[in-house]
Amino acid sequence: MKYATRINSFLRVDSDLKHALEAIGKIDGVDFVDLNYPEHFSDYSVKEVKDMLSANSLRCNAINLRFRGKYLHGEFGNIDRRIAEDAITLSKEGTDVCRQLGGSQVIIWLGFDGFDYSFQIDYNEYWDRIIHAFKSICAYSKMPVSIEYKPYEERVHAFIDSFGTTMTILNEVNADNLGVTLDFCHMLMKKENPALATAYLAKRGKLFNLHLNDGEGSTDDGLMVGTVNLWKTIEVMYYLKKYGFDGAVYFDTFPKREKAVEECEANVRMCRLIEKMIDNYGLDNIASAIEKQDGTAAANLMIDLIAAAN
Ligand SMILES: [Mn+2]
Repeated sequence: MKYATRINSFLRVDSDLKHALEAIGKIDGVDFVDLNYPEHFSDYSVKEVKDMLSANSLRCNAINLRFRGKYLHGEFGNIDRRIAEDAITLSKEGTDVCRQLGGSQVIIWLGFDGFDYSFQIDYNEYWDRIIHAFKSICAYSKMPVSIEYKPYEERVHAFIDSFGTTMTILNEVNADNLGVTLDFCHMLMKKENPALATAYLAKRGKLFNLHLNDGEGSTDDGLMVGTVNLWKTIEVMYYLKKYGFDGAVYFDTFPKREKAVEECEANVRMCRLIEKMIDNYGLDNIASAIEKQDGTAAANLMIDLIAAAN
């Protein structure tokens, strides 16, 4: 499995992108980074970022669009058409930057598209603006574009809040280059089962990216991988392997009090242990246990996987 990590974890104590990439480049097991556009290109040009990546043996996995400032009242769904069009233009620029850096996709999380109050938005008009935006971006570039959904934060209710809403948008836009980025914490917040969405999308080639992290489920805690919901994490990893997911799994964790390098290394250790468990026990043996569709067989599978970790 390939792994990518979050640059902002490293920028927290030292805001120089160059130093962050140098630190990440030294971490064993992490070969990819995701860059935020335009946030991470304020001090360095695209060319300079590309040179810094190769100097540290890192590759760009994805470009994450970051909408700030004037997008407070919404991105693609903003009632001011000029702002909504600017959000589309910014996204198209993101696909250009991603291509220049050799990245595999652009990830769009619409943190401000949504509502706080009943009667605040016209859902069908809002829906049409969002469909128009994704159709326009996907037609502009052959670059894969993925939707990262999150149920709430920044808004009380995000517009694209769930696996179901995201799939309905995907079906309506109907573009080969539109897929989904799943975020483990976001799914926990929505009380979804992360393995279900992972299995469905991975089987259909629509899982473009996976953000691993962990949390208690109420907010986007960004805790280290596997530290709260270990079995749900192992089940997700099983489906990644079963369907041959070949993207880079991204650690979307937030070391607020921890040292960023050590925190990232713990994520790598946890993922490698989970991979070892699954590989040692075997995909076929896990599938055989699941086929029984039985609670006790599932519990015994978990006990067997612990034993297989050694
Ligand atoms: Mn995420």
